[in-house]
Amino acid sequence: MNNSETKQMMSQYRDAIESYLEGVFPENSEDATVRAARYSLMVGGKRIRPALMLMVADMLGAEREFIMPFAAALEMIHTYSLIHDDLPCMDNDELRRGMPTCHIRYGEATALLAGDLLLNSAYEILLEQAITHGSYAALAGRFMAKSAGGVGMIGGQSLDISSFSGSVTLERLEEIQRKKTGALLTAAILTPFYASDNHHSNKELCVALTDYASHLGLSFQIKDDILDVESSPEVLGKSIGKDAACDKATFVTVCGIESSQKRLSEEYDAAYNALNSIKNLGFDNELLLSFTDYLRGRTN
Ligand code: GRG
Repeated sequence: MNNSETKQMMSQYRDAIESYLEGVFPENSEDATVRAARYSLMVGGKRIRPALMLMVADMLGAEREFIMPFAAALEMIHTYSLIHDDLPCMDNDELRRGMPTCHIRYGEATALLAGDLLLNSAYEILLEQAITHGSYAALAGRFMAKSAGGVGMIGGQSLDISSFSGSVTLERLEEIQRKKTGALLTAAILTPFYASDNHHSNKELCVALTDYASHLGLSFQIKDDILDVESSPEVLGKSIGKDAACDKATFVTVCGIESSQKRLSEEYDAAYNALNSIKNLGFDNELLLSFTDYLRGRTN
């Protein structure tokens, strides 16, 4: 796929996701918490996690209608984490997805509740899937919950808020990033594998997908850390330079820009290798190759 075909593919996936998300919270609700949750969910975002989940599902031959609720739930969990991360008690950010953060627009208490509402509504969707589709859907939902929880995203955030650049080793930083950022990307990639009954016994596929997820997750975070020093708020849609200013541990503050760039390139190489293994197992890796190219070239 060339560059413009990749962009077109991403925008088709984004449109499909957004048309599902449109129906999650009603427009013009009388309840400010619902309005705030809808605002943050619909205000933009690249929709990387749900798009990735749908691509893996397409590669594995899973039904779109069956996977879409999982993809939406993942984006809702991601959005809740951004709302809470932006609060004054955490990163205290005023700009997200190019717009005022949830607490700037709706106030702190409502933003906190909006995050809670997104998380609870995501679990309602996952439970509904388990009730309707049975044990594989339940397994997939449990995997998503685990990825978002204490050994995944929340665990990573917890380590992150007590880490400062001078006192963090590279190993510790990788642990933080694998949990904080990598866990939800891993959920995007492995949920369709756990949810569909026709590939469960394929251990080699599970290993190759996990390997891809691990390298994609790290490369995503390293790129994020580099963009934080090299980009602008206009392009990124969020504040920049805060990591260094707050003495936060990132790949750039811990290893420096050159080592980060070198590591980024190694992680992409490893991700492409994992995609090759997936191809060797008989799966068409074209979509995921293009997706990886898209992430590699992203500017926001
Ligand atoms: C508060 C429980 C809790 C967790 C917070 C997501 C997170 C953990 C913190 C956000 C801060 C941050 C920079 C995280 C690392 C990378 C990341 C998740 C960036 C945002 O994801 P994108 O680029 O954002 O996919 P969009 O807006 O496009 O969805």
